[in-house]
Amino acid sequence: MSKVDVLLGLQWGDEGKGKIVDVLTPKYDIIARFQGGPNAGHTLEFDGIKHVLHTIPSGIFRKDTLNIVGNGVVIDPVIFQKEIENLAQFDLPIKETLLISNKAHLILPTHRLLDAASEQAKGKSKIGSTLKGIGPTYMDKTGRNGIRVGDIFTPTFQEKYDSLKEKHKGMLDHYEGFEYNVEELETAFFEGIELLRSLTTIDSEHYINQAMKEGKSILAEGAQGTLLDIDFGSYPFVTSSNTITAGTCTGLGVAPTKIGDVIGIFKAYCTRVGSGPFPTELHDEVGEEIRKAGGEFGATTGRPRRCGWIDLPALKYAIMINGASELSMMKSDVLDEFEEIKVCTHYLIDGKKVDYLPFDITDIEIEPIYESIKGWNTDTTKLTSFADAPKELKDYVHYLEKHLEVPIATVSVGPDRSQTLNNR
Ligand code: 2SA
Ligand code: MG
Repeated sequence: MSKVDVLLGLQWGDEGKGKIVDVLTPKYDIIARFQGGPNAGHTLEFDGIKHVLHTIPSGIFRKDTLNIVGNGVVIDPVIFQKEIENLAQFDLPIKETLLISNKAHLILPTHRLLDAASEQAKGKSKIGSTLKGIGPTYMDKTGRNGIRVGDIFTPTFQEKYDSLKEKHKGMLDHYEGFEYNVEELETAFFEGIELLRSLTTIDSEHYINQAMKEGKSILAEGAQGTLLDIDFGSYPFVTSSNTITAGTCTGLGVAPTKIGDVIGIFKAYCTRVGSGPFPTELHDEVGEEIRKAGGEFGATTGRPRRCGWIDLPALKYAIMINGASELSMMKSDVLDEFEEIKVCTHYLIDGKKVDYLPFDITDIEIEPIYESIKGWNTDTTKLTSFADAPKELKDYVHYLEKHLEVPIATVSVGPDRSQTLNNR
């Protein structure tokens, strides 16, 4: 009997999960997404090709790997179709290697419109949503109005769709000055539904539990990050799903006793896209330098990401909530040209030094307290072994391991599969 290993982000997303899943895929029979939807942008680079996935698990490029879109995921048939079309050039056996849960919820065109209307109405206090309809779709799921993948095979699908659409139109009409045209979005939606019908849909909870019985190795691939979790993130500036280890249980139908290793991914610094608190954000040229060196722009929306130093209190919190058993430090090469690196060890709030984020994070002044670390100031992108890494990089890794109390098993020094150093 095997267990499900989990790989997820410990910060605000974009930690480089796609790359590490891709690197780890040869070790696994199955890769499964358990939450989120096309708000995600998982970037993979190999053989000089760069590819961004949104809904499809990052194991899709390996022909011997099965990829499951779990029940906890929300699917936009329009974006899904585009993703499939973009994969056509790779000649992959999608019908055999991509399995979709019947219980995954569908993002309707009106969900996207509701997302846009809600953000527009919020004005300055907007969440900074990717506007992919994620929030409204999860609202309909918990509100028990949602439409699931399995519904598209039933005779009542059209009826369900029409009735939910009408309900949404009523809601949209309450947003003053919000103009929309649902009908012009529907052709692409129903084309996407047709495509979904032609793919392999399954009751994935049975499939995964059976696979565990057969000893198959399974990796659950998280999307977004822990600090965007609906319960434990910087609410309300969060996404609408559980991005944490526990989300694997509900998003795939895996019992808590069946969770194996939990691999937490973090950047050697920190980024956030969208609104909300970010204690270590840099508004100066250093932040700008990180953004440039790291190519920090949203993989889905192209938005510039906010950049800052690594935040240990936030990381420790994420490690605690997820039960992370090993870590991967990503994009350390982005800091190659820095003479000095800063690490936030505590926050100063109301004159008090604390090492956790309080409840009321949105309205208070949080001043990060930093320790300064000597940078390695060397090109690390050609390294092939961690043993050959500059002393200062090793020191940085050891410093973080000491504070985080979890081993950093891999250090990534570039976007390519080959630029991944093993520290064990
Ligand atoms: P949503 O779209 O309603 O779930 O947005 C709610 C918040 O969650 C953030 N969020 C993300 N943060 C980082 N990366 C994400 N994926 C894309 C990427 C984002 C992009 O890989 O770069 O391209 O802009 C992602 N998805 C959601 C979002 O910014 C809101 O703060
Ligand atoms: Mg991303």
